Amino acid sequence: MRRWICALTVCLLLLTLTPAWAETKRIDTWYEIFPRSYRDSDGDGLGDLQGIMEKLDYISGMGYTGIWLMPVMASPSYHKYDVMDYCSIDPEYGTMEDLRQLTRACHARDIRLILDLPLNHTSTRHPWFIQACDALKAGDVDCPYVDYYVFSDQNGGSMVPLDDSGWYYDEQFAGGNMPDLNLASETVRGEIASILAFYLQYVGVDGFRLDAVTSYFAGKDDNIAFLRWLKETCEQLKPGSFLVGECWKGLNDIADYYASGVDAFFLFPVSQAEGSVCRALRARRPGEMFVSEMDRLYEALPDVLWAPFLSNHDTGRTVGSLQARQNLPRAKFAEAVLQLMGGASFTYYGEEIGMVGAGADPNKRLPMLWGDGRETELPPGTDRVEYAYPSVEEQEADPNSLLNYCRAVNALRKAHPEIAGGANRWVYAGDYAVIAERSEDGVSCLVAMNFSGSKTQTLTLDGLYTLSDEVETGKEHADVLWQRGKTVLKLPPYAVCVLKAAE
Ligand SMILES: [Ca+2]
Ligand SMILES: [Ca+2]
Repeated sequence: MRRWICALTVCLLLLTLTPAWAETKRIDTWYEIFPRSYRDSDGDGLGDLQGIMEKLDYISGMGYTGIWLMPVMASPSYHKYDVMDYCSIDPEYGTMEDLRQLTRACHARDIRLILDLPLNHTSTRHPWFIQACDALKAGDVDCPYVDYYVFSDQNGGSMVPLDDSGWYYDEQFAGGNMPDLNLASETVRGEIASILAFYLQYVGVDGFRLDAVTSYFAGKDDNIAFLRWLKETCEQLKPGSFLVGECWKGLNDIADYYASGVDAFFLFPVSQAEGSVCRALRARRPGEMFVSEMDRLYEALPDVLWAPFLSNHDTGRTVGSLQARQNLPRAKFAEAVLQLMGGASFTYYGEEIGMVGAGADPNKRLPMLWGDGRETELPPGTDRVEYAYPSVEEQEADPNSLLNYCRAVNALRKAHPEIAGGANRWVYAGDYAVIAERSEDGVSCLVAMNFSGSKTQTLTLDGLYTLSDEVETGKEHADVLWQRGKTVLKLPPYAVCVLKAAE
């Protein structure tokens, strides 16, 4: 009897603990963290999982509802994209118990947590690879681990010689000591399914960011088929889990990859100096350019969840791409455009305080500038350290800071879910000012943005609208006036506001 009561209690707990996002469509505002450079909890100079725990209230308070952790599994490199044990946490970052605790703490704040999962390759120090190489050198081609990688006795392409054994192995990321896994092997897929189950069910994370999905196989169709298998496997293990893929390609390729059923793919064409947002902000007619860029996205990617971002750990940071070191309003406005363009947005840590970094990879992964003297060590290989804007501590205290602006934009996004998830219709598309109507489930609002950093735009809209929300970029405020059944809207430079139809 007691056993039955226990079982019933567990069932009831499971029922009550099922979070809302498992039942309903939920679009998150994601935050990407490089744990090594984020927050150090034990004073060894390296950021760690307990450090992220310390900052969950900060992350949540900023309005981010999802966290993507860059790789945390055991690895010999500082970046940890070359895994040597998929089911243990790198000791620099902590323990598996720390990750479980972090996951629970995220869920307590209604934050979803996803892990970076590099499946294209492992480290050369992974025991699978070591055993395969030892076997081949000893002439044992039947060792089961040989089939885990792509070995051949033929050189060419991306093949790398295995010492002087006469064998070669495939390595798509040349020189990184990262041999490619043989993802066609059923045994390897079995290992991967166990890893997915371990993290989704035992640790409790909410999904994965899939690294380098275009390198899985030589052909796109094979990559898409493998991604479909990954998505279906995750869905069986944990319904509602979230997968986002790194397909560093143009819009047409990204559109093809959505056929895999993976929830979203990063919108590389939106990101970086030459992407939609930065290009629009630099254009002579920025509003017009933005609308044409967005229309290109709607045409290529209708009816799928977008994953727009401005920068990540592999790209130059946004303030540099925008040449906004001395132009705080422009840095703010770019962040608003990202958060209000629709889809599941991704913000790289430090973007909310305008950190800069370009060139060598470590420069793009600098210590988060908390301002309390507890910053982490520089990543090895850093050759330029620059902070264009003040620390978190200073920006928290300044109502006009980028940090407080980002917090306000995220709050605006949250207050009007139709902005992230609704259908888009252009109400006004001028050289500078743009107004989009977003509608979802019978709720709609207008999002107005002035892409000019110097000129106030005044426009007239059919119908009566009221100002619902505004994020203040400068000293002037947006304003509405009603005249003969029309609304006259005044938008100061870089103004962003939300209008609702008058009752
Ligand atoms: Ca540490
Ligand atoms: Ca591969």
